[in-house]
Amino acid sequence: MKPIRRTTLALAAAGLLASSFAAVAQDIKPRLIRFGYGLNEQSNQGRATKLFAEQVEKLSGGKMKVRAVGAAALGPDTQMQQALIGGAQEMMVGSTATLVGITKEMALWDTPFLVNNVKEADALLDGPIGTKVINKLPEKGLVGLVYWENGFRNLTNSKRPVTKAEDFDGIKLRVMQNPVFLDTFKTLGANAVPLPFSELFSALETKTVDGQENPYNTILSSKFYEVQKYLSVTNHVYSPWIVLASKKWWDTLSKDEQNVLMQAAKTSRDFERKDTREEGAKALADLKGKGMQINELSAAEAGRMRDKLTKINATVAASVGMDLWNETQAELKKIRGG
Ligand code: TK8
Repeated sequence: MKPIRRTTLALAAAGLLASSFAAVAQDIKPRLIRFGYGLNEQSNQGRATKLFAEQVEKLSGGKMKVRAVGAAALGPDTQMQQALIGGAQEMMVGSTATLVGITKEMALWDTPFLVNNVKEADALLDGPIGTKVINKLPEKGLVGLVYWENGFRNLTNSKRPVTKAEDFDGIKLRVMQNPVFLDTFKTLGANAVPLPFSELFSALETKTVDGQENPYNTILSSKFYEVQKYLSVTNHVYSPWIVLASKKWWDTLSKDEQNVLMQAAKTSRDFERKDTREEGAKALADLKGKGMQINELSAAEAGRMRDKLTKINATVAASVGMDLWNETQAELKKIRGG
């Protein structure tokens, strides 16, 4: 009996070895993947894109190559989305907020104060609701692979510390090209101006707009501290990023090639969230060090702001449909109870 067992073990070991070299025997062709993103190479988005590219190359045995192009050099989010739909570009990562014109269900993620912390965000995005929203993309010519963390958004401006809703009065605030964000900041009393991210730094520099809102990581990596004095800790919404592929192109890939991309995307997601959170935890101190004046909102003012924004829920519910809205609330209850 014993020698046979040995043989079985040896065979099992050989099997393991073979599976780690499986890429060689898989149906994988040489592929060049143009992958666009909006932030710079030194950002959390840039670092995770680099890791994705390395994973794709490794898992495909060097056959699939990712040409990563940052800083919106392939165009702002909305332009890249159209390039993906048309098949002129293979992949991108960008904001879910700029996708709302294509897939209205994406507006769900724009709901102010939808989640209270990143644990809830992960559970919601990686669970049945996140999947349901992602599954709305293929009929529009896009394939959604995973959600990355952009993060909780905070307000900066060059005019004054915002400590209460009334301080928004007269502030020209850049918002993403998205109706919910526009509505949110109009409701708070700001003069909200939609602009693509790629135009934001120079708009702040030339004072075409006074302020903007983004996670600490982005305020740091995009050097907004050079042109913005005040940062108000508002955490008004959690923004995801989404890794997208052109469906036209995706459908030409073999199952093995699709698996390589999906696996690499999941590894990049786990890396990106960890990296973003580590950087985010230090970023506020870094921004202070760069000369930004930071203020928290009092509990009472934060509460007033929240109350003002509850009416946005109805706008989102109307956009995504009452069923999805109710399912989301039920799922959040489950996440919070569990
Ligand atoms: C980067 C954008 C950015 C977003 C924005 O392309 O536009 O403010 O938060 O991350 O997607």
